[in-house]
Amino acid sequence: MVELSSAVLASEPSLFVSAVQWSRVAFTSRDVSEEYIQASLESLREVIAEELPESVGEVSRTYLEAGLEGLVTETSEPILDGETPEGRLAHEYLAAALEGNRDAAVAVILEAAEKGLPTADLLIRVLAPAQREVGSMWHRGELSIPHEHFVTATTQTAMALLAQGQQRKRSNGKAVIVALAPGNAHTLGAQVLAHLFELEGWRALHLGEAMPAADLGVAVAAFDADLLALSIALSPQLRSAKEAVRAVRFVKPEVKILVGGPLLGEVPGVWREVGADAGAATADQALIAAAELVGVR
Ligand code: B12
Repeated sequence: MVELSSAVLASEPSLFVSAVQWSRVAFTSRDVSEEYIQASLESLREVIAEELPESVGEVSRTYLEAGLEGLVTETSEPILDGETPEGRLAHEYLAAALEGNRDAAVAVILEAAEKGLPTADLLIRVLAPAQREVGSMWHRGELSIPHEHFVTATTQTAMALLAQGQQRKRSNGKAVIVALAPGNAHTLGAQVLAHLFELEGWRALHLGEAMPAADLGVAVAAFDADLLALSIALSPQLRSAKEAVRAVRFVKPEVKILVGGPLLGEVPGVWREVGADAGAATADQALIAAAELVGVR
């Protein structure tokens, strides 16, 4: 239901369709028939018809129909490319981490760094895809929650060690706050982004998770930020992102706001709905959009 209302709020039926498709993969991978999803969508349609005023109900029903159609579409997510050196490193890293061997996994990353693979490539082309692969395996029921948590904790360690040795460009005099939309628990994407901003010569402050919207306003003023980079992972976080943007603009109207994260990959234009100045899905796009917003090269 929350995914339906988030999709309606963003005027994006595709958001609801992808939520339905996600549920289908999660259910069927665990031997639960997709008929349960179909039945729950149909009963939701009936409840909406009975309980909501016609004008609102009609919109929701259109989204539900799209969801029911999406239920039969196949989706697949090939993530790691064993043909590239980075893809092979990601495989090697994951194999060690999934065996519970943190030191061996971290060594894969640090040895590659010593051999000259740039930090940015290790972050974007090795660790981030390894994380996505773990997510996909968990989604398909191929590994447990403790496995996923352990890999994530190992990745955080590897990232922290990489950050210590990083060669940064000369300061560009700009400060960016990298934060999560309230309710978003996916800190790693923001952590990667903060590293990359630092490498490019920004002063980057990563605030971590669970920062209330009003306090983001306090943060941009207290740290004299030129830019807020706000990460949104899932559609239900659109509401809180919108609140955060409003709170930040209230305190410091001139600060530029860039929103991004996995959700922007699905619905690139959703930053307008949130009230930001720009949006970007990937780290590469983030750095370009950020530089344009604050006028640095
Ligand atoms: C680790 C993880 C978690 C951890 C996070 C721990 C932590 N400290 O970060 C925990 C366990 C908390 C978690 C929880 C949940 N998760 Co989770 N999680 C993941 C996983 C496996 C990896 C995320 C990650 O580290 N990615 C690596 C980083 C580097 O990539 P990234 O986040 O995409 O960030 C990059 C870009 O997006 C971009 N970017 C990021 N932020 C920003 C911001 C700006 C401004 C810009 C411009 C760019 C940008 O730059 C980054 C660097 O390249 C993903 C799988 C995946 N596909 O990503 C699932 C995943 C995102 N989670 C998922 C789900 C369903 C959940 C839960 C709902 C599960 C549950 N039932 O509880 C909860 C929701 C929590 C919440 N309220 O947010 C789904 C989302 C499906 C969907 N689209 O609806 C995924 C895709 C897994 C899957 N395949 O099903 N999760």
